This record gives sequence, structure tokens and C-alpha cells, in this order.
Amino acid sequence: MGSTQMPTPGIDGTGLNLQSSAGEATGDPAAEMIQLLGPDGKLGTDPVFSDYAKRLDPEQLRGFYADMAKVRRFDQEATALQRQGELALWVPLTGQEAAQIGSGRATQRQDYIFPSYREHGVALTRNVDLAELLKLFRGISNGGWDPRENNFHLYTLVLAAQTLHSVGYAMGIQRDQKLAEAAGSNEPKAAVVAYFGDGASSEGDVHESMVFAASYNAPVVFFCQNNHWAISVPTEVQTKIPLSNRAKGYGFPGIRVDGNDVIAVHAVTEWALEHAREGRGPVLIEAYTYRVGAHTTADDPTKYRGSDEEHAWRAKDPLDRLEKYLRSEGLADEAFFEQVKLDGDKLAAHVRSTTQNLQSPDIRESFARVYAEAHPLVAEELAWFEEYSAGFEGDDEQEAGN
Ligand SMILES: Cc1ncc(C[n+]2csc(CCOP(=O)(O)OP(=O)(O)O)c2C)c(N)n1
Ligand SMILES: [Mg+2]
Repeated sequence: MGSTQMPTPGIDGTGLNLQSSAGEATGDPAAEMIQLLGPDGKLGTDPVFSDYAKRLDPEQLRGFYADMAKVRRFDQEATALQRQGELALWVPLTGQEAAQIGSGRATQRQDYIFPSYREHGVALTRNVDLAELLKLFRGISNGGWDPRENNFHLYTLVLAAQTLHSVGYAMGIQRDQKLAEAAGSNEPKAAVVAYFGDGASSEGDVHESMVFAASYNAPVVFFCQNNHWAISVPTEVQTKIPLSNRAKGYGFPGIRVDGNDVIAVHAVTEWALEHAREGRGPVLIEAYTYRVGAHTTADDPTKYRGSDEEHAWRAKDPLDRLEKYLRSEGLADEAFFEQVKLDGDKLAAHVRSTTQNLQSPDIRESFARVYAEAHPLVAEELAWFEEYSAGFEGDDEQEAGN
């Protein structure tokens, strides 16, 4: 179950051989994937990462389960809200809970996170009120939360753009830290985590980010969730080698981890963050996982993939395997799982009522924000919009009367 790493020195001198052999099929998880908790709920060992897993106490392990269950329940509620017309779109995360909770829980308060658009689990670990996420998907906000409050940046829908932002931010941290150290400060060191997908890995932005990160030894962890699909395009089209192998070309460590194993993801991310915070440079983590549901609520995966694949991945479910482990080790009882369910329902009710009570902004505000000062073209367009809107006045009353 543990990885079978060759005992040759790794490129970063840690003794880890983090690179899989060239030519290995990308769809094949292979021996090089770090796994601690298998689908059978049994904990294996790893020469490096078991030490990190041993730091976890039973309360943290129960917390991982509670977080994963909460965000899955949230996902179901948001999907239902979209179906009921309360949201324009929803991006489900089911299947990726371990990748997100494991990595998010490995971050520290001072770290800064750049998510893509599916990182609801990471948002939970950064204490973002999940109801806030829905403002974007209701189309009433360009963001929804203050990124500075929890060091959790706004969602980025332009694929991979946030990897560039992450490296720039990490280079800024690096410089601030130098100044702080010179001034005698002993503030805890920070790192940046950049989340992106297997499809986004094909963007030039990722390449540029990795070149800069390597050149400047920036404190950034590139966290790629390989969920096997970029809408209808399978990972095999994006890459002919495991994505983690790409790190070798840039000269920093790349690790493939079982993305459905919350304990291994947490261990590997802790290792990578320590590496980055200590000034040893960037790390690429490829979390090998699966998007169990649709790409978004506007997608129908039955058009491009078979159900056999989904069934095979459901058998590797991240929650089931941790539940098995907690029960078999006597770390959680029935009352715990009942409470988790109640907490999930409570969160869902909060998210539903908050969403239903959201006020739509006055659309005129959008015109006011185009330029800092008044502009004749914007004024012209606003006049046209007002005339157009006036054409609908009275429609509601008419409908109500019919
Ligand atoms: C620059 C850019 N190109 C195309 C798109 C359209 N698009 C949105 S999501 C997506 C697939 C992304 O797949 P992946 O990176 O694997 O992330 P996942 O959705 O699987 O989490 C595409 C092509 C976009 N948002 N931005
Ligand atoms: Mg993907």
C-alpha cells in the first residue's frame, strides 16, 4: 500500500525519489503514488510520509471526516439550489473531498491560497462561510468574500491564471520575509498554494509559473487535482506522462499522491509546505482523484464517459475509507457519525436560507463601476438599458392577474 520508492537520492537532496519512470502510462497510478490509507480502510506505511501521518491525533482524523462529510452535504445542497433556479450554475466537488480537505488542513494561518473554482473543501478549511461562495454562482457578485480575511483568494475561472498570481505573490512573500528577518522579526514563515486542474496544466500560464517559481526558488506549492477530466477531455489527452513528472523538467520535486486518501494528501502537503517555507523552493503535488459528478450543472457526463469508470472510482471513495478506518480502530462511534450528519443538515439549511435571502444588486451599480469618472458611452448605454427595462414594467402585475 505504501509507495515503493527507489532508495536513490532525490533531486532536492531529501533522499526521496519522487519521479516516476519515464513512459509510464498516465492513467496508471503505478507504484510511485504515495498512499497511506487504502480503499479497504487499512493504514499502510511509507518511509517518509508515515512520520507525518503519526503527528495526527484521533481528533484531527475525526475532523477530516467531519469536514469531508460537511462539504459533500454542501455540494448536494448547492446542486439542488441550482436545479431549483436559485443559482445560475454549480461546480460540484464530490469525489475530491480528500484532496481538498487533506491539503487545506495542512496549510497554516499565514499561508495564502489561490483556488481555481471547485475548491469548496479548501474554502471550508480556511473558514470561509460556504454560503458566501454561492454569491458568485448566483451571479450577484464578482467574488463573495474578502480574500484577506482568511488568506483565501477569490475563485478564478480563467484557467490557470491563478498559478501566475500565486508565483508573483510567493515572490512578494519571499521579499517581505527578507526585510522582516533583517529587521529582527521572527514571524512564522509563509508559503502559497496554487490549485489547478489536469486540464489547466496544459495552459502556458502553468509553464511560465513553474519557470519563474524555479528560477526564484519561490515558496509555492503547485497543487494539481488530476480528476481525470477537463469537461469532456480525458487526462490522457493533456499529458503522456504522470503530471507530477513534469516538475523534473523545471528542477523541483514532483509527487503523485492518492488524492482520495486524506491522510496521505495531508502528509504530502505538509512536507511540501515545510519545504517551501524553509526556502527550499517550489513543489508540484499531483493529487490523483476523480470527479464523480458532472463538470458543472450544465454538463452531462454520460455523453462522453461510461458508468463503469464512475463505479470503479466510487469504490475508492475518500469518506468510506476513512469511516472504515475510524470504526475499525475504535476512534469514532455511531454517535459521532450521527452528529456529523446533523451538522451537515444544519449547514445545508444555513446555506439555503442565506441564498434565498440574497438581494440582487441594482444593475445600475455595474454601469457606475466601469470607469472611475463618468463616461459618455457608459451614460448612453445606461440610458438605453433604462428604456429597455421600462418596456417590461407592469409585466409582473399582468402575470399575477392571469
Ligand atoms: C483560459 C480558459 N480556457 C477555457 C476555459 C473553459 N473551461 C472551463 S473549465 C474547463 C476544463 C478545466 O479542466 P481542469 O483543469 O481539469 O479542471 P476541472 O474542471 O476538472 O476541475 C475549461 C476548458 C476557461 N475557463 N478558461
Ligand atoms: Mg480536471
